[in-house]
Amino acid sequence: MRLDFVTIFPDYFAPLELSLLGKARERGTLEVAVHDLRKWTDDVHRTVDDSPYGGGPGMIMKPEPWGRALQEVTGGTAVAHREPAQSGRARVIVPTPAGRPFDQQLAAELAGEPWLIFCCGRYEGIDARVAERWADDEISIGDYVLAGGEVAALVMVEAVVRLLPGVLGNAESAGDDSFSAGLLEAPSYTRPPEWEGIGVPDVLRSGDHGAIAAWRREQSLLRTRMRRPDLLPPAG
Ligand code: 6GU
Repeated sequence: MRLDFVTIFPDYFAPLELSLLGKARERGTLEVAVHDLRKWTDDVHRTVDDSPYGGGPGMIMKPEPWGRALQEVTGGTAVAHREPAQSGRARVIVPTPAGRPFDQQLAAELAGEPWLIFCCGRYEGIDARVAERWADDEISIGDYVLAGGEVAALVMVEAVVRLLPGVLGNAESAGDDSFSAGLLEAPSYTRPPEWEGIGVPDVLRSGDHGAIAAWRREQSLLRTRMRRPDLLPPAG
């Protein structure tokens, strides 16, 4: 998979060198480029923002640098009104709190793409014509407001990349994760059998795999009912 990020803060993407993402890059599973939006400005001050039409607080990112950036980064493969899944072209994503919600299902869908481009806005957002012209998706990572799209893009990328073939070790698996089964995961334990006066549930040390599976299922349901009742079908 190829990933491009366009941002005025390239330093935000230092974590792409680390851990899972760094290893995936070393192995060649992942090809990453981070682009400074100011490269596509055309004035001495390298201006990327301007005040909003209609008034209001804060500044809006100007469309022209974004247009030039996306023309270059996509290699001109985008179209005026974006069509679905032309093979070989990038899927262009604008992280925004006004987007559709990111979830495990969308992560799995994005993991099937060969190429993602994240357009990371700052200030009060990007002139809406940029998304109209270029974006396949405008996506929010949750119901709160961040100062910019950079961290949101990293969140999405971490969720997507761990689903790529060969990224998680053999011992691990994405299959039992919270949400992929539609429920929260059961609690897990390792040695020692007692720590700070707290034991490990006996069933997990029983060797009875049927009983262990049943216990985990029950714990998943309990947790989900307590913490995320919205994930369960309506009672009754
Ligand atoms: Cl994608 N961007 C920003 N700035 N804030 C957010 C978000 C994205 N998702 C939730 N809050």
